[in-house]
Amino acid sequence: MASVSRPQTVADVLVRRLGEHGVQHVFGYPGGQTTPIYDALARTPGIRHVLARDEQAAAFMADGYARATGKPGVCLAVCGPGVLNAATPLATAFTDSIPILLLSGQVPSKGLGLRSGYYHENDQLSLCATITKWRTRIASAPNLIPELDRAFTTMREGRPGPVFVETPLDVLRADFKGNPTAAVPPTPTPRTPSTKEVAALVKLVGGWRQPLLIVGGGAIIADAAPLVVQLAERLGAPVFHSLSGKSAVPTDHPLNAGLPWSRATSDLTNMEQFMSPLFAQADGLLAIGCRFSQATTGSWCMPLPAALAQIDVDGEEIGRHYPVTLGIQADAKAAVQLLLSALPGASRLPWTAPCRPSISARLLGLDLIEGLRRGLPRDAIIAGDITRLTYQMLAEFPIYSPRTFLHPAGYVSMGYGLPAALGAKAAFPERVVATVVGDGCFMMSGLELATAVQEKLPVIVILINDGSLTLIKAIQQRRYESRFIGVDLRNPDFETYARAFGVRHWKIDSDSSLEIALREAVASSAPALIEVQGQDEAG
Ligand SMILES: Cc1ncc(C[n+]2csc(CCOP(=O)(O)OP(=O)(O)O)c2C)c(N)n1
Repeated sequence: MASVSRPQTVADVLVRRLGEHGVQHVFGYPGGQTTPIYDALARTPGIRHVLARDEQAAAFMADGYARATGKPGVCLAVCGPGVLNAATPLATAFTDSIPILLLSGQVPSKGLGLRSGYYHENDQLSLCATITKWRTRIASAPNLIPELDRAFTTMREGRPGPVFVETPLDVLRADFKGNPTAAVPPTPTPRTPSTKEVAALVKLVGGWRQPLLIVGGGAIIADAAPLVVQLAERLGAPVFHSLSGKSAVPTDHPLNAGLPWSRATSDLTNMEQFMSPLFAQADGLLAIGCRFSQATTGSWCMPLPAALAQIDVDGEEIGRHYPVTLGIQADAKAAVQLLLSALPGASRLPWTAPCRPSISARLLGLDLIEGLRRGLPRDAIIAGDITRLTYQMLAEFPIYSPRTFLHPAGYVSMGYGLPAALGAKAAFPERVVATVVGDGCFMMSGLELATAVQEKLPVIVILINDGSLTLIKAIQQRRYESRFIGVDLRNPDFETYARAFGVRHWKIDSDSSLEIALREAVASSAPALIEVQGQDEAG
């Protein structure tokens, strides 16, 4: 490949700066206005480009990469249709506080705006205003490094989230003028609680005789999960988790109390009866990086003990849904660390057993949870799409370490699973990465099997083929007297489909065959499609 023997362009410096920020992977789909960036990538060693089959998948890959690694995920999309294809992943990352950077080109500066006649004309900065934490146009070469650096800082500081940077084609192609050797800014310093705040927290939480914890995705994002486990042990407190907090505390830890509820209704109403009895017995609840979403609280019918302390890096989340006795706006890791060092050193005996209800969830007549857990290694990374099995897994599936269960809990975006798994696999080629998808989900992003094959990213897809959008069908059954409409799927033959991509296929019809298929798929180190087939049960 030819080396750079000409003045550096803005695109060259942009790509080099990505490398200086530690970027090793970009997930993308090219277009005319991003060709300078692609050309720079072609000439820059050390950054791998993963070609998706559309920009939605590329951005979900960046999301899966970010959730699995804790590092920012970077994706590329052409201006206009490409960026709009990536809108759902941006919104998903915004809701779940995931640091992803979407880079786009833009039509030449003289054609900016609508009705300019340039192909891909757009006002994508406005379009992305409510689904990104921050967005900018690099309008000229000297702005490049400061703006790109700001993007990396903004993505990670405080509550993380997605950012969007566009650069017009003429600027990307221009010779770079400016200081190309500026030092990379340091990783943002986490917000630490004040001594006064820590003292108040210790007094409150230390005074509870029957404490509970609830941990959310914020604790995982802040890498606070191991400290949360220590805190639970110190206080003798059972720990609940939100949907996003699933991997914070190992499922087999004696203090893991699971989700706040034992069962969910299809529309998350009337869930009072399913809430854990511990909330009524406890005298205090400490929430760590948990925003008390609709799904976690059963549409906010979760009862609270007399006192609530809430640690959240975003002050807007504190007291948003439940009044707090004490709110601390701080990074979860910093706050829990300080709390631990100020609490008495001896661990208290648990005041109660977590009493997790045992749900023997079966789907299509099979115990898939058991087969999955037996067939996958402990450190496997699993991306859960929007399907019944994922929700069963959120409640029941044993997970042993943070960042091993990836799920778009807040935005509930179908089509997430396979691309997110590919992003995680790019980051961790040595680990087993799998995704759980319904047939509805898989029909949204199943073309990414092509990416798995071409990019040599051997992920395992576990596909529940029940011929139905069952989660929605269940609402029609519950609320609309079973007047089913728009929920039955006539699917392709998935074996033929898999073969068309060169992917091996298994069909599962018994508990033991899932474990066997998984073991074979893991051993093959090639992309795999494991299809579980049967009739839906909601109708
Ligand atoms: C992009 C998107 N479109 C629609 C929905 C609404 N929705 C939520 S679950 C669901 C059905 C999922 O079907 P499938 O993947 O087959 O899983 P199942 O419900 O059968 O378990 C739908 C349509 C959504 N969450 N995301």
